[in-house]
Amino acid sequence: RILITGGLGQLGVGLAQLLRKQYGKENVILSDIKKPPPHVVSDGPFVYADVLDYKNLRELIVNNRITWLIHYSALLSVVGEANVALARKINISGLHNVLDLALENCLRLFVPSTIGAFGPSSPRDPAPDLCIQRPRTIYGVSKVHGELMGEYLHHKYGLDFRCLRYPGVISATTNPGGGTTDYAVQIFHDAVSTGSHECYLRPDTRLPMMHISDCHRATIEFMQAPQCQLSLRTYNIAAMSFTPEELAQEICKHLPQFKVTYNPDSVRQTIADSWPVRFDDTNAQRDWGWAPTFGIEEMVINMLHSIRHKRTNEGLPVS
Ligand code: VAH
Repeated sequence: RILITGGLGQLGVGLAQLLRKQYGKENVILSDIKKPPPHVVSDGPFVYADVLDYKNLRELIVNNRITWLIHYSALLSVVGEANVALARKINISGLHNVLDLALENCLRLFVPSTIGAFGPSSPRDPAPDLCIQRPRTIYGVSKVHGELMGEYLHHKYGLDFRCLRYPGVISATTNPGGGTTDYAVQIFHDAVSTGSHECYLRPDTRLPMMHISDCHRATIEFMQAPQCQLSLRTYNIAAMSFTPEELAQEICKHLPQFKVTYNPDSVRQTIADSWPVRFDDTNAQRDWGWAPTFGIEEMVINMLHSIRHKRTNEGLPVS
């Protein structure tokens, strides 16, 4: 059985749907500390789980005979900078609870890392799997800690720890929750509704990005890879890298009237400027055959189609 923590964020619901298709509805349990919307409850089992409550989590794992844990609970970049104490609690103390329980119950544990786990002194174009990591956000610091702690427990006690560094994830029906790469989602909602978007990053800010379906497929393929194939425990995965200007130009191919203005926000621009420009994911390609399907063209077509479809279903105007 699979337990997903932080399941009501950008990634959990979609991942649960795909895992349930493969492993059965009742064998994938979604969890979070918030009340789930009705469509989530009808999709399959949902439970309350607070990663800060060790006993609650242990009970869940034992009573439901969990064998895999996907740990999505975390405060991301900008949100974490606005509440460092809570980010440290969730991203580090919460992680320690999950690591201890994974070890105690011999779980296969997935903990996501991020482009945010690199900093201004890292090689940025491209950023390789193994290099200097001195991130400047509590999010990045906590994710480097997660990588190091997970690999330590793997090498010392054999914990089946697996970690992918996600790029910014682009999704139509769920909201990103971090604040730095989120412009690349909001821009589509604005393009289809108001026809204009004010971008909080400079037009030339290049960042690694990935369509949510590639993110889910990478996670599942990686979790299913035999351990003997894994030369690393933490891998970069890449799909595309683009600037706001390039994304705007691609959207304009479909919506010629679409207008983008730029009003860089210093907090988010500083974070973005400290992150990699491109990812080197040759190890993921070689070890477990990673290959993306969505480039910027396919992603833009998919996002415009999905958001128009969603707005029409909600009876909202569509441009
Ligand atoms: C953020 N979208 O902006 C999230 C993600 C890698 C970026 O963590 O913080």
